[in-house]
Amino acid sequence: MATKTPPRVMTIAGTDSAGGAGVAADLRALTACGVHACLAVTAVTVQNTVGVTGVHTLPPETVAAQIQAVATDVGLDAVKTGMLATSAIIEAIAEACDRVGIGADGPTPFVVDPVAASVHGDQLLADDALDAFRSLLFPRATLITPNLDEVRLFVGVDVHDRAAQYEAAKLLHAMGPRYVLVKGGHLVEDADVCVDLLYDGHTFTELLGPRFATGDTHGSGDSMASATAAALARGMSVPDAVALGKRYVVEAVRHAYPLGAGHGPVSPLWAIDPWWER
Ligand code: PXL
Repeated sequence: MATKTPPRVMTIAGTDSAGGAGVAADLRALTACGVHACLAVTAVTVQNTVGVTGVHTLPPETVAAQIQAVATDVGLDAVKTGMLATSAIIEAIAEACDRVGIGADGPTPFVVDPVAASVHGDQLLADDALDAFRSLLFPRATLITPNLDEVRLFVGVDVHDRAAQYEAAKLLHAMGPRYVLVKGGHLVEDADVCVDLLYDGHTFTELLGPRFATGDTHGSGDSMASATAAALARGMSVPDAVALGKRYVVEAVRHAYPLGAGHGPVSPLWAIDPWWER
């Protein structure tokens, strides 16, 4: 039996009843990346592969209490956020993070994936919560990982080419995160490649991966942010952790599968050896 505790990572996120995105994706990705996964649930969504039909948020103090309970006992080597739903929940998270040293150059790296909508465009974030993200979470973040839809919401830039992707990275970095990763998955100009852009205020790094012709990408952002957080928990630098997160999500999308009538999920457990076939 093992006596050594693996790195510990918490996801602060919402549930997806169809098991594709949110907490379900995070727990699978974190497990596949070799860390112990803890969770603070923010909201329960009612959804299938066709769309989201209900969102039930938890009381902000319950979200904060989950963070506090785990941080003060289990301990956390990294934290990532997904669907946060409301500005009141974001405020409670920011306060809890300050109390236990998450983000803001404290000991625990903090990956903020600013989830705003589902693949179908169903809203997962209240309108007034954009400001809470900008003022409370971006300045505390080690890394933020917006996709291009989120970039449009947060800085009002419609990214259609590489130059605009660079411009958006600068605008987002000015909001206070140590690193910005502007994900290029939605950049249709790139026919065969998917280019994510990392910026630390000085240096731009383009991360290239293949583009797959599939609509089954549900949970890809969650999986990538979780894999990156797992790498940070292991002590990697942000550029190395992001490169590992990218390699990981490329395989997760390569192994995506159809599910239901809508968008199928990526497979965060692609790396698991299928022992049940042995
Ligand atoms: O993939 C973003 C995401 C995160 N969290 C929850 C979601 C989704 C997308 O649908 O439902 C709960």
